[in-house]
Amino acid sequence: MISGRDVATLLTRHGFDFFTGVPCSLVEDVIAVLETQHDAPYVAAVREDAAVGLAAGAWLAGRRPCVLMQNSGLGTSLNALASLSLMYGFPALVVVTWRGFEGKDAPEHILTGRITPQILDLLEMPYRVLSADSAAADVAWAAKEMDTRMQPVAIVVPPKVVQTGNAHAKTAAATPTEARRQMTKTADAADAPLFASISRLTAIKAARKAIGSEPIVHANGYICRESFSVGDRPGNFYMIGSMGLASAIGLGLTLAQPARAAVVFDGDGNLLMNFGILAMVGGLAPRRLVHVVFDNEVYGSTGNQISPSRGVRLDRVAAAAGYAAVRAVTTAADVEAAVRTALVTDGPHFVLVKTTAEEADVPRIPYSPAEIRDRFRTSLEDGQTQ
Ligand SMILES: Cc1ncc(C[n+]2csc(CCOP(=O)(O)OP(=O)(O)O)c2C)c(N)n1
Repeated sequence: MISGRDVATLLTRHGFDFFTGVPCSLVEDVIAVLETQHDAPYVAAVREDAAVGLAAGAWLAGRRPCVLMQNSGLGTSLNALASLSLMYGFPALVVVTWRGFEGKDAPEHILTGRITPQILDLLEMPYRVLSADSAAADVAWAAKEMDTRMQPVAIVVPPKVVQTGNAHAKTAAATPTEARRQMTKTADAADAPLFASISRLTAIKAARKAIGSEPIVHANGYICRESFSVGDRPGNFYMIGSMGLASAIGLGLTLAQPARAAVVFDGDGNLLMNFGILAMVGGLAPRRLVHVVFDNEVYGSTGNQISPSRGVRLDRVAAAAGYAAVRAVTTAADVEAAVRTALVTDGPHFVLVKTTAEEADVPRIPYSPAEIRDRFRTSLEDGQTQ
């Protein structure tokens, strides 16, 4: 295996000086090093296609860009790659992690894992599969190839090639101070900054206390897993892939059944990936939608990379987008009270819960996607989500 630091060093040595992307845990140690580089710090993008756009702009301005993404993000950025980078010819190195490699991974990665090489082939994007032994040659190849061809090229990173797991303990520990600095900078005098004091698990427990039989659509990652550990029930829809879409599923649900309250447990990274949903909710104004965002200011599920929510008051954005009732809370009692009120009053509701970046040791969701789907749908038909 090669260390994240060694990969970062190789990239820098080959002239890459602009880094952006959406994190994947397979490259968490690489991103951790890039985040601390002062001359070319990693820029956290909200979506992979936004990262592809940033890379094009950076190249136009004279940089050598590198975009890091999970292969699921290859799907998200197909159009940006096809009708921007490849059409204009914008050189970039796209580092794509290979989840679902050899069919061994969580269900949400299996199909994308199987077709990852074909997606790159269809796009006619040259790529190499990284190995620890050939890493130096792979990066050298990519740097040369993108210049010669004047187009993006990819390096695909299978599991267990780059070391993981040593990266972000420091970032998580540093979160409150850093967040405080940022929040102080952006908060106006009339509105005190929010200081996270409870973990996401404590916040989820508090929110769950207020929820009776209402269905809950969970964003992917640890939000699903921690809520599952608090209490499983058919009325929990665990969205284990499709980052960003929990809010869309919740909105679809409540538009189809306006009389029924629908709760969404979202993350800051998830919300930012699909920020436009705020405008849709604001415009459509579903009265019974309760959108709860657990904002830990990091991409917790992939190793605590800093999220752009740091310093952005998501609650104020939701209010500006037209949510009827918006609250920002930081204690367990306030989380419970806010969700309780939201369930019995007119919305759409937005509850921002600032949490620490602490992560509980919780199991994966044991159900197959079809099981999650069927029991959830049946629970809605029965009116029995408990
Ligand atoms: C399109 C896409 N890109 C990246 C990922 C990898 N990924 C899974 S969960 C996650 C972080 C989610 O962050 P957030 O919504 O803030 O929740 P947290 O884990 O911090 O609670 C990421 C980046 C993904 N699943 N899909």
